[in-house]
Amino acid sequence: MTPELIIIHHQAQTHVAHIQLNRPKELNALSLQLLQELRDALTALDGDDSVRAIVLSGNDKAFAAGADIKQMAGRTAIDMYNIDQFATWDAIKKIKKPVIAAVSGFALGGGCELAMLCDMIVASETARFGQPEIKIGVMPGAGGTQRLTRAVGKALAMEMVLTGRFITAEEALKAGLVNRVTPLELYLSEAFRLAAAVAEMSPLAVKMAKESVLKAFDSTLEEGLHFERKNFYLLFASDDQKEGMQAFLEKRPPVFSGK
Ligand code: DAK
Repeated sequence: MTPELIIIHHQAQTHVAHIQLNRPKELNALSLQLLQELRDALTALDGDDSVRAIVLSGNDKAFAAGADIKQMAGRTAIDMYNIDQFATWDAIKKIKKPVIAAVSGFALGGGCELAMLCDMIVASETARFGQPEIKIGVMPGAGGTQRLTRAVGKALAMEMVLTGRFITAEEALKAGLVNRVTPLELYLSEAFRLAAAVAEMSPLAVKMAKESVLKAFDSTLEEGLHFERKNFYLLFASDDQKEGMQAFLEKRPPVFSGK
């Protein structure tokens, strides 16, 4: 089925795909349909060998202003349980290829959580990050209390989650939430540049490296080091390891096949 609320572009030359959230009138509020389309697109791109990195953006005014409050307002706890939106978020979390969020304008609530599910964030100087769920009588439900705290530390996370204050792109940069901040007209091209730089590496090594970095969030140091070591050994079974090291010895750029 052709998606209605997202736009998908492929840049064949750089092996970078781009998914744009496209509900501009609602500031890209994350309706169930949008989230399902996003999950399906990411899953399809994850299985497409011609794609090595993915850029996820909204538009200049909003990355996403959160879950769709109009859709959620009348729901009961049992509705929420039956809809099981977490399954969609979990599927997005499992994407193996690197995903880079290009954030401009509002990244709020589920929008901030979605950006934090990505592996890197490039922000325009107009970006505003926030977890304002507290202002509508709830709290973050898709990782906001956990990923935000790990990224920016307890003091700022508490303040954002308990008061709903938005932080600027510059504050987000200082706090370690985003990788870089650019002028408005450059955030997308910068995200593509970063994605293309990752896409030049061995896709297999990139996937295993991503998996290993993420392991740091839910393991002890010993477990994480063990996991890292296994992936490191495993890469010596790849053509890309042979090619990468041979190319270095021959003083030429490597040509990675992902095998
Ligand atoms: N949902 C639905 N519509 C939204 C929206 C949202 N989150 N945010 C904005 N809109 C709509 C507005 O209603 C308005 O539509 P009309 O009224 O014109 O029809 C349109 O977008 C433009 O918004 P504004 O007129 O308000 O624009 P302003 O520039 O004046 O203000 C704003 C922009 C972003 C400051 C404001 O719209 C705002 O405060 N929006 C709500 C932000 C917010 O509270 N976000 C958190 C939502 S709760 C879960 C996973 C995740 C979540 C829940 C469950 N599971 C896995 C179960 C996440 C929850 C949330 O994100």
